[in-house]
Amino acid sequence: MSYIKQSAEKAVSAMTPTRKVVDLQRDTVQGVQDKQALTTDHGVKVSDTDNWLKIIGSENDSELKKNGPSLLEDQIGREKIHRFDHERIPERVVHARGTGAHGYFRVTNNRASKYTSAPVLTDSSRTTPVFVRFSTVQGSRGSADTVRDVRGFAVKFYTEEGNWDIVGNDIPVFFIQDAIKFPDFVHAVKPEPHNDVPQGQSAHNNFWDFVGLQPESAHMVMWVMSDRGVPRSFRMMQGFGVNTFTLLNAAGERHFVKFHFIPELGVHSLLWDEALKINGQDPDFHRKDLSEAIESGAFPKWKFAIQTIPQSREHEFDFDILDATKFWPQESVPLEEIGELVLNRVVDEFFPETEQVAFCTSHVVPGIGFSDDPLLQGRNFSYFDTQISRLGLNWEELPINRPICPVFSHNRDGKSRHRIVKSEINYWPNRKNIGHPVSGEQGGYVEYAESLKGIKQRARGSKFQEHFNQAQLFFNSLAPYEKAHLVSAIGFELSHCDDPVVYESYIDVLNNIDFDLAKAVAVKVNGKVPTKPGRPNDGKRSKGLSQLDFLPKEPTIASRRIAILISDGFNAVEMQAVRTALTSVKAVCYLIGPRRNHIRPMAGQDFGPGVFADHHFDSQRSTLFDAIYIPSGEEHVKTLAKNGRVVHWVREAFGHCKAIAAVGEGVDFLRDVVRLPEVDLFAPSRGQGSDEVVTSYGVVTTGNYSISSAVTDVLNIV
Ligand code: HDE
Repeated sequence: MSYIKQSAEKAVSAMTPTRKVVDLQRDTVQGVQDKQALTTDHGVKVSDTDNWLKIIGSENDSELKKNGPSLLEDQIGREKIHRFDHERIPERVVHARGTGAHGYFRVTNNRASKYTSAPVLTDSSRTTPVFVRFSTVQGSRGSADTVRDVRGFAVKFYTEEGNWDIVGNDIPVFFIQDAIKFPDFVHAVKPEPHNDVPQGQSAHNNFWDFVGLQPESAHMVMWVMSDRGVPRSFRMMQGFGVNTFTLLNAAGERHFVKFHFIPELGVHSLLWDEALKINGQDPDFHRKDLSEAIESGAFPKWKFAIQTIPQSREHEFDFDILDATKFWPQESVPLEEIGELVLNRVVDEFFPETEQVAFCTSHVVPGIGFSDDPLLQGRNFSYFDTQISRLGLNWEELPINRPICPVFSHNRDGKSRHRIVKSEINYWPNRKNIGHPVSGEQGGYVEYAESLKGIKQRARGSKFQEHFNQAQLFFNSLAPYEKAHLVSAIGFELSHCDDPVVYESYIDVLNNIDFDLAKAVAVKVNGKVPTKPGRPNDGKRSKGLSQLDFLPKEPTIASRRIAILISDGFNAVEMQAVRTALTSVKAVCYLIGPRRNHIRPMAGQDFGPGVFADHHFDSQRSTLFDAIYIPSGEEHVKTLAKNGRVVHWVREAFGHCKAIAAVGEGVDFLRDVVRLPEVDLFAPSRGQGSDEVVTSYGVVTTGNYSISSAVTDVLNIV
């Protein structure tokens, strides 16, 4: 793997740190020396950190105890234990498991200036530092990465006008419409109260009971049960602000807005079978994937786009544009690309950065505002509040959270206050005009002046009552293989519900979306098979819902993991040529052999210092790679064929429709192993999306099409 490390060093040194990274360096212990001395937290050098202060007798005096009591007076021992006792802080009540990285945001054109006065979205001369945290929702901090769940996509923009947070998800809609339902929803999806089961899963009675009785969640359930619920990588997910925000331009005109991040690598998923296995094989799969990519210079990148609706058109749609269970179909509200987001730096230390980063939907900057979306209104209260219990009142002073622009207020005191303000004034108004409010013209935040009329009541608007149109639109827009995955996923989840009331009621919900879907699930889980549709399917479809709409323009294997299976007697010259071709298109190759050591090339190939395997066959699994390459070499192929682990590796990869490249004897081995002699292994039609291939591992995704054809291209080049 040394070549990855080399390119990582190059990539990291080529980066100019953003202003936020420079700001963090104020608090970073710089240049820890290899032989740095140990001190207490009050700075005194420590002479012994291995033995608590005790009474120990002398060996020569039999009257004295050989190992006496430990003394409370040991201030060094006490400090060590005190610090340790309080290391944990409350984990996030949702989204506890996550990982983050630094990067920047840049405006790529000035289209947004007609909608907003916010320079972060309009000034193309700026590079705005960002910190992004990706997360799962249900599981606790130690849960696995590849569970079926929504992924959080939270972005903190450190703008010169203050911090702006988009606290989004990888799915454009949400389970509920009104914030007051959030505690119920979260209680229902989290481990059940009587036994604290299950972890990192929604496959249990309480979740399905709740969503069955709360049909507004039907749309979001469809997304989570689709392949979107098991992303291949955080780098291959879309990000959505979900809630409707507003933009205010210099002329004081207001537009409603939705925020979108679109990944450069396309939107790709794991298969459910892979995801389940990776949960055990490498629970840190996603967080490692992110840091490996950044460290190797394959910086994850997203286009940033907005959808806008002028204030005057708010009521022109057949859904309420303030309802977070609905997206805005691109056919009626096109996307406008205005910028790009790039992640280019891993954190130096997880806790002070990724764990202590704290987002608030209420943190907006002038030119960006809220809407009356009832979910957003509740969120605007909740996030600040939760940070107080998680991090303390002064959480915004923590290095990762503090803005890069000046901060001055009359807010004072509270636990763990860091900032020292040298002034006798801490109130407004004051005789010295210190901490004075600033007008809108001078950059102060001014709310949009809106005229409102209504009756105070506990209710929702009339268009909030419709729950199935977009769930159906989403289902109709999926490719056949995506629909098949969705049926399997719901089938899996409902099979884990042992209360028939729960799965029967959900079959009714599904029947309001699509008759065939409801029947297919009912048959799988042994529920009552509906005899007529709950409501008709209008057959409408929309763009941007199927993952196939997000294949990169050119097939790419950049940053994909390729396993090269070798054993003694393999063709090292050929392997080297293929590996060079693969790495030149930025794939990441790993040599997997019978031992993590020298592997002997075929006779006559002099290979300098030799070829060393990065891993041995038992230490990795096919699920952790995107593709396989089997070089030629008679002796090596015979060894592979005798190794059950390798045979399983290849069959499993084939079953998951991974791209498999083989040369010479490698091809014969491949044909034998997959027992499909007639299959044209490199036919480009395989996995193109039109054909549904069923293997022993389930219905195959076409998500890897781009890799399949790119590997074929590489072999052609070689
Ligand atoms: Fe959150 N959510 N949420 N949420 N949420 C939290 O804040 C909440 C919602 C989202 O990486 C909490 O700092 C309410 C929608 C992300 O640190 C908490 C409601 C969306 C993260 C909270 C919602 C999200 C959170 C827990 C309904 C997608 C992780 C810890 C009204 C747009 C941020 C914390 C990170 C975290 C409350 C609904 C996304 C308790 C009350 C909709 C990505 O404040």
